[in-house]
Order: sequence, then structure tokens, then C-alpha cells
Amino acid sequence: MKKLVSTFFGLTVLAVMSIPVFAATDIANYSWSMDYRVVDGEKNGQIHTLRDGTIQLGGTLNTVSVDSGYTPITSTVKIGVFDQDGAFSADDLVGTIDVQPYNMVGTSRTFSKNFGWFVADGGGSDNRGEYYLYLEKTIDDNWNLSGSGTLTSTY
Ligand SMILES: [Ca+2]
Ligand SMILES: [Ca+2]
Repeated sequence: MKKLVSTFFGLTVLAVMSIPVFAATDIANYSWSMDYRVVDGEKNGQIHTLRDGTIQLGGTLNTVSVDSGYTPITSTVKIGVFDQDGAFSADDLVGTIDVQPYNMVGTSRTFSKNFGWFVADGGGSDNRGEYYLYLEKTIDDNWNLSGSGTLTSTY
């Protein structure tokens, strides 16, 4: 019985390990800083072209400094990933993640989220999407932030 279990386990490990052989990943690096309430990656020209696939966002969010009048509790940052969709239709939201910065200057926290499989442009022409980050707080809480990380597509 013991032998049967270990054999089965061995086969499972083999199956899992074989997956990366067929997968490739596009990796885009991003960075931003937020002194007010909104950072629009599209406006800032940070557009990342990735193949259609499983889209993942990972990174760190740094608490950089405070301005006078800062709130005791930091406001949550909603980070959205969008796919540009041309001039005549709204960009498509891939997904969002809420991250609350630590309320201490000089600290940083990490985050990651898997948004699942995403097909850009409704399955259009080149099997690629043009992605950007859009970050927003509900108020300017006078905490100044920065962040960096990767946006990846595994296909
Ligand atoms: Ca500020
Ligand atoms: Ca697009």
C-alpha cells in the first residue's frame, strides 16, 4: 500500500513539472509614484504589450513620505489593470487589487494577484494587449507613495 501511494505521488509530481515546458511568459516592468490621489499609467505613457494569456500583477507598494494633514490610517489604493481598446470604445478592465499602504514612512508591502486568462481586444488581430495600470485612492490622504513590480502574461 505504501508503495502504491508513493508511486502515485511520483506520477503527480512528474505531471506538474512538465507544464512549464510548454509555457512562456511575457514580463513587463512598471513603476509609479503617487503624490496625490490618482496615477494614470496611460497618461504617463507606461503601456505594456503582452501576449494573451494568464495575466498576473505583482509588486511592492512603498510608503515614501507624508505631507501635513496626513490621516492616521492610510487610504487603500485600488490598482486596476486595463487593456487599451482604441479611441472609440472604453478600455477593458482586466482586474483590480486593493492594497493598503503601511502607515509608516520607509516601509513597503508586497502584493500579487492572478487575474486569470485574458484575451485582449475581444480576440482581435494580433493576440496581444496593450496594458496599463490605473491607481486610485478615494481621497488624497497626504501619504506619498511609490511602487514597482511586474505585469506578466503566461501562455
Ligand atoms: Ca501629497
Ligand atoms: Ca488592446
